[in-house]
Amino acid sequence: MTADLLENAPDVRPSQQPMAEGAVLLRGFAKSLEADLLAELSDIVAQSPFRHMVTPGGHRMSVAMTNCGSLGWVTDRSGYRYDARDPEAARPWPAMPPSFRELARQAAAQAGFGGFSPDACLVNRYQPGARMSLHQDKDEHDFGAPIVSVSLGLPAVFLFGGLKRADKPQRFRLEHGDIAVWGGPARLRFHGVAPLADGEHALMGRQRINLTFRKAR
Ligand code: MD3
Ligand code: FE
Repeated sequence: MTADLLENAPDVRPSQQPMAEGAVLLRGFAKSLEADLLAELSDIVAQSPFRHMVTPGGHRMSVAMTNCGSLGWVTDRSGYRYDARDPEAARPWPAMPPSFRELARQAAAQAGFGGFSPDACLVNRYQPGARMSLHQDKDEHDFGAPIVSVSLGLPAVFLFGGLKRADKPQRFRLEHGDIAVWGGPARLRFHGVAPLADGEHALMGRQRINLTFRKAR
């Protein structure tokens, strides 16, 4: 291969990039685990399938969700909460696979948050057009713990706002294998995801899946 071609090749090495105080993007950090993550995901979804939940205001979410771990995030007409049971399956959420927990712990430590021990993993599935409007994550008890997110499949535009809803969001492209960690002063910032552009991902097809690890209790 010529020197020219090498210079133009995409950089596929993991790298670390600060997004803001308390927020770190670990590019490619989950890539080497993709096969394991997908196999575990298919077991989780077989037990607790993706579903479109309804907000307290009565809107059906465009993102389909499921959970693993001792607690799962749910919404219905009565509100948002963490629940030990899958209300559709009427049994506990699937256990969090040790490989999920370990990946989240290592990513948090890499970002400067040692000792992260998530009890909840919300799994979000975006198909083309699905979006998540600006919101804060504040249903957890301890805002001292960070949130770790793993992106798989089609790329998305992540909207990273401020501490007020009206603060203009910055935009970050999140790609397959990227992990983002949000803690400290970034923990309560408004954030969302722009409507997913259609495309075809070699491993995941026409979708994006995001794992968000939280310490809910
Ligand atoms: C920034 N999910 O599930 S993950 C969510 O890509 C959620 O599915 C998005 O927002 C997704 O609640 C974004 C990244 C994320 C998660 C929590 C945060 C970013 C955050 C909490 C504070 C600040
Ligand atoms: Fe969120």
